[in-house]
Amino acid sequence: MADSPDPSFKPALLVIDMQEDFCPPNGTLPVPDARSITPLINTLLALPTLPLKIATQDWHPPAHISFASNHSAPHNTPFTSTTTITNPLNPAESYTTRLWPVHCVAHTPGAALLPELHTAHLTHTIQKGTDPRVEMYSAFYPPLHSPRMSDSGLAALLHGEGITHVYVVGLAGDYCVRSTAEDAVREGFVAYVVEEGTRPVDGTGWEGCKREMEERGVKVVREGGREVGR
Ligand code: VGL
Ligand code: ZN
Repeated sequence: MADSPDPSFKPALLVIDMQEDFCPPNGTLPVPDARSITPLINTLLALPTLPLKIATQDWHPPAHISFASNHSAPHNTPFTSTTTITNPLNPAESYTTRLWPVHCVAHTPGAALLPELHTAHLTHTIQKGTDPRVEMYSAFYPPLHSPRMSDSGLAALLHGEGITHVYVVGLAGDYCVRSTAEDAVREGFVAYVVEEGTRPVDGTGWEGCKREMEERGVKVVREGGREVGR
């Protein structure tokens, strides 16, 4: 295709939450085998065919609503308890979400991007989850829309640059990668999750998670499919 550039194809790479707290050995919310995806992500970051390469960081205040320790017993067990979040701007809107160990507190070492990630290739870094009142897996916005709150500005950035396709990699496959890819579809982008470029928190649920993403219009691809950087 190099001889006939397709004006309707302008791809962006979204590298989600490649942060110390999501990785063994020292992370507080370690995703199994998370560091092993970095070489593939570095390969994608080096591609000259991707005009936009955006990293996100989960970037929470200490009082964040997703931290189990900010809730009262008996509803404060990390990984097990849930909480219901109501839109502070519209009490009719709410969603229930899982509680986690303290992780990715802004400006702490656990919130840092992995040192082995080739960040020099990044064109942008976006921080998300900064509002203590809402959980935000997606790099776009929380699942609250009337009115929309805590918009990261990612949709405006991608639309403004004329992006048509997004390739999503990073952590965690069943949380922030999934939500970001599904919101990308909602925003009108063709959205791919590159399977070797992600790892899930819950390995046993990954096959079902991929099916649900695909039902929502996300294309889950293997990098060997050569979709990336065509
Ligand atoms: C994430 C759980 C809590 C993620 C972020 O990046 O997938 N998961 N916060
Ligand atoms: Zn988080």
